[in-house]
Amino acid sequence: MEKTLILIKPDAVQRELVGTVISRFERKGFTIAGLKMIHMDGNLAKEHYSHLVEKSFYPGLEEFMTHQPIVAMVIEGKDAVEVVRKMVGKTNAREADPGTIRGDYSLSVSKNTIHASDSKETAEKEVKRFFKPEEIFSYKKSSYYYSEDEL
Ligand code: IDP
Ligand code: MG
Repeated sequence: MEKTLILIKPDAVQRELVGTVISRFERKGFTIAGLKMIHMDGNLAKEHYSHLVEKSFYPGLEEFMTHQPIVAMVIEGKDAVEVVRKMVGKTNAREADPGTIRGDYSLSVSKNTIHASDSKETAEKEVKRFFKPEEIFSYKKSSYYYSEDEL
């Protein structure tokens, strides 16, 4: 089943939204395949945000993402990457639709609560970037999440 990487950002940790964010994915029916609190250092930030290092806001983004712990999570489900991106909402949380995680919990472009992988290719790389194979778990859940022809 498809996996994607979620990072619960320092603003959400600071604002006690960790449980709320995890709960959104659990309630949707996704399986938590990996979960841990980590410290993102400068090297990891530069690798993770390599598409943004040249931007003028990058130093502030790195400072934000590295100054406090974050929560990293691998979630799993059918079409997980696309479904999760829809649940997360637009990057600029002020433009994110109500009902999305950013739309419901943030007002910021940078302090926007959550990271989620943006494509299947990115998700594969990002899961490996943050999780060792032995930190990812596979377990059976009840059969109420999908019909037989979706599996
Ligand atoms: P995404 O998180 O929706 O995939 P990206 O363009 O990949 O958006 O940007 C990664 C992160 O960089 C954003 O979530 C946000 O924290 C930060 N960021 C993106 N654009 C800006 C900006 O214009 N100003 C400040 N921070 C930004
Ligand atoms: Mg992105």
